[in-house]
Amino acid sequence: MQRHSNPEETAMYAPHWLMHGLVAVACSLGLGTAAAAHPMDPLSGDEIVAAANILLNAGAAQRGAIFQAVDLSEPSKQEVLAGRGARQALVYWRQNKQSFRSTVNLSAGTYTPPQLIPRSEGQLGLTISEVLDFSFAFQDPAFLAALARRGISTAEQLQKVFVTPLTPGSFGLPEEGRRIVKAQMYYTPGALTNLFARPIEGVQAIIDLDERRVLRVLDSGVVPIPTATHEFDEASIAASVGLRPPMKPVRMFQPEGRNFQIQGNFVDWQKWRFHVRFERRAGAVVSLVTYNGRSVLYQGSLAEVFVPYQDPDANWFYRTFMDVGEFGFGTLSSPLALGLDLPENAVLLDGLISAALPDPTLPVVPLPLPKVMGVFERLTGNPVWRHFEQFSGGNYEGRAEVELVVRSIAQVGNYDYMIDWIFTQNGAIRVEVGLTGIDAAKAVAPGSFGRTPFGTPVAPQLVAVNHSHHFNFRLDLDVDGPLNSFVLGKLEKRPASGPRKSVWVVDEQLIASEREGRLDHDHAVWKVANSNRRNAFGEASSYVIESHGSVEPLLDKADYQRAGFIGHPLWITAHHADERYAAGETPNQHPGEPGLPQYVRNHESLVNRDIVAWLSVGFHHVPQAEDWPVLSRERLSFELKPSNFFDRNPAIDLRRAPFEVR
Ligand SMILES: [Cu+2]
Repeated sequence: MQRHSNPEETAMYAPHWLMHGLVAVACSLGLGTAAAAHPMDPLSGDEIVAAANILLNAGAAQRGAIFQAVDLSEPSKQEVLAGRGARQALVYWRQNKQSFRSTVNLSAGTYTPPQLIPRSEGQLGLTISEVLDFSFAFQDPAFLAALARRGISTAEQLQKVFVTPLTPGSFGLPEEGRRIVKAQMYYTPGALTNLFARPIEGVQAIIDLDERRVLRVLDSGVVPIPTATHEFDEASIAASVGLRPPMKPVRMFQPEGRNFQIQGNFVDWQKWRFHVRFERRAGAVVSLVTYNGRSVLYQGSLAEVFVPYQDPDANWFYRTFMDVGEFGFGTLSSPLALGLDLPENAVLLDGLISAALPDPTLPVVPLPLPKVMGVFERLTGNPVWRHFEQFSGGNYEGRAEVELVVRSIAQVGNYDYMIDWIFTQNGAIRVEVGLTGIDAAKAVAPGSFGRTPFGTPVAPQLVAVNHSHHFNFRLDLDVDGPLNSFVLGKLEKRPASGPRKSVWVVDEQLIASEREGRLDHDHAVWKVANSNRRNAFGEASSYVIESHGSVEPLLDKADYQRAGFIGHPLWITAHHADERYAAGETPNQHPGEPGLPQYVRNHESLVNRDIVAWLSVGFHHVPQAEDWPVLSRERLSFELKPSNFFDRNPAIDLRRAPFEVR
């Protein structure tokens, strides 16, 4: 992995793909050729290009095909654990308005027969080219007429129209037979930090992505374009609101160096060891996570994000986004700002993904993503554990808490989503989602604040629309090995005899099959247990999954059918290597019920099997004035905690040093 540790390298914050001409070719010429050291390592630039060329040279894909994705296809778990396995790529491409997939064996130069993805199985996610260039729309008379009705007609004004390609969801509408987006436009003169402050409300352009043309322009009536820009850079705020008094420095640094090592894609810290790679679709993927040599998590990754907005308006009803499957968290990741996004002691790591960018020299572009992951230790300022004993004369024993964080941040349109994989000294893994960025706001007529049941006024003429965020994580826990079971511990009130009338007890039941493996959070302990390994007290070695926030859909099933995973906060499935996404491979415009509801359809046994847990955390976002012009980070999290995996508190062996009582 390419590393950066030079804090002077504050370089660029331009989108990676705008810079690709500078770096992508260099990569294909050999920077990515170092032999992959481990079967879990991401594809190199050469491997990405080779996968496309194998298909093209054999005629399996046609010249000019758009390679939407060339991603690592992992060897089987048995092979990975044995440290071997062929290098393979899972390739998706589009040609003649049809989508195909094939798995290419890079070692052998062979491939599986191209498989057509029928319309009934959805569309591939959007490519960078598809979301970047809408110049053709500005040739369309209906599009120009709708803008002209809103006073945007000169070349200079038209240049300031920002077109955002919104995926259309699935509502059985005629246009959904094609590969489309529904474009929402914003007017952006003078805008740099906030392109979403001036919606051109009431206009929607339905765009055919294959034909690169506007199919239809819907105009539900002119709403005057809001006039204020709502920039939030420091100078703008100093001028508008004023800045608070300066602070003295607060810093996080390690004068004697770091306590973790990175070798290849492996990170070692305290008793943890894991592999981390960056993927086009999921962003950071952690694999082969062990504690003191014992297996905990074979792999953890973001498996889908569903964000349905809650306004039935003609221009808003369809906004039910799948940010992972429709766009890609890796593709939309942004470079991390050392000292602001993460502390200055972080190590920044690069990613490399395939990108369907036009390039006359390459069938698909290996796109370097500089500084998209950060690894750092942080002092939380909290004790891991402590006890003060006033009855023994004030004896005190406590330990300061240090955590290791793997961070990445994706900018998905107006939102910025931070995903942290956090490793603790007490054997737990905590995942935190941070949500910041800009609320999606709807323009309303001036003179009123536009109160509706569907949102909250946040600025003159702007109503931020209610919506939900559902994040699903795929957690292939292998607690002391792949063979695990799932134990549901229900906390139940029991009558008691004597003066006490009742107590609660834990009623444990084994979840026998995928049929019962759809779980709702109902005073329950969720536990992945290895009954073949027991601790000193005879308890099965386990990890519990502790969710800190799951929400119900609050929608009719018809409105979230393709995101069926949100129907239950936790699903347990039998492990299958090709089941990696909660809403399946191609949720974009999917008319059915892909992903988890399909995976569990055959009711496989879950007892003493290799099982996978799929956990959703989320919240219903009721916007408020404080969200504007930029939202302070909202938090969601869950934790994987050892439960009888050890014989005692694993953090009991922490030294007090280098911390002192002052
Ligand atoms: Cu939100």
